[in-house]
Amino acid sequence: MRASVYRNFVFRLHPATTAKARKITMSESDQSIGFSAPRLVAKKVLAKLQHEGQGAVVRRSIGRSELKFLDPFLMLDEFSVSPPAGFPDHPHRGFETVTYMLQGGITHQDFAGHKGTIHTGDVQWMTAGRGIIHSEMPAGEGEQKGLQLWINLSSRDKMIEPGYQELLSHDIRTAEKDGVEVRIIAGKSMGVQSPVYTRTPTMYLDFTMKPRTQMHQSIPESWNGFVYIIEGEGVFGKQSSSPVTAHHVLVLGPGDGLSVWNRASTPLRFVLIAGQPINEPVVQYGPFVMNTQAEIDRTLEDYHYSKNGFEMAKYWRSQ
Ligand code: FJE
Ligand code: FE
Repeated sequence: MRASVYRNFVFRLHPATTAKARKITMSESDQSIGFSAPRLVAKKVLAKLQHEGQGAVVRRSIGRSELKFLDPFLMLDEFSVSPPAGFPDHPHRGFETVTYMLQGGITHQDFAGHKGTIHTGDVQWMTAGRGIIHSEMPAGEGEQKGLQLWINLSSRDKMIEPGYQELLSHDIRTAEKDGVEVRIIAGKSMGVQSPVYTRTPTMYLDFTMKPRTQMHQSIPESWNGFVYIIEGEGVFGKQSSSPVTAHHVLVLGPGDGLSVWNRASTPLRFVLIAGQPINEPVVQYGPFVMNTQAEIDRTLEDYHYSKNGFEMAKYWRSQ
């Protein structure tokens, strides 16, 4: 990959080439890649099926033992729930959950009276902050599928008021170029910016690549990033890599962008997620994520005695 990137630049810097080479230059410069140090795949892990919640099935990628944490990301689950399974009343503190529906719907209700259903293509960006108790249950018959990402908050944001950003599918901006479509959930791609406010600076892009296409996406150099493959198979990082199939997570090494090739005869769909590392200690106890054990102890007390953000827990139960 490095070699062909350099070849592009060399062509652009030296227009005095043969007619044949110039022709190649023209077509290559159309796909201006926009970065100079391609990130390679540093680690590849298969997200195997496991049971979570009540009767739900998830493929956990970030958050499994081989890949416990990728600062600022705590967890990524590809989930599948069919009634009566789901994620009944449970708390969160100290981070954000981002739920992106791939098929069907999830109804959420929280202890502050917030209630709603998100459907295929919709996103719920929930800031748990100092405390949320909610349920997340399937909204229809059959399999309801999606991705849930947990993003850590910095110590200064862990105890903020909880809040929601909801993005309906038709409000999610998309861009398309040369057979590659991107839905921009957070951050910017192909010149299009998402309206989502990310307290922890985050990029969240959903790419679908037609067979025999390639794409190049820039990623801030200081951020950690990964890919999770939803469907199909693709070549990531450099052209000579072996293709990787669905349900794998790929941690990206250092660099300022990612190149991907779909050489298969079926579409490739994956999410590219990257974020600015927080670089603080993380102490996690299930759905509570703080900086120290003392803060976790206080959180368990707050939850138990319904205080410091968990006041509404006293009487509330989901319907
Ligand atoms: C949780 C176990 C859990 N992945 N994907 C323990 F299952 C959960 C939890 C979820 C979850 C919910 C949805 Cl809608 C999708 C998920 C885990 O709710 F929070 C803890 N602590
Ligand atoms: Fe939850």
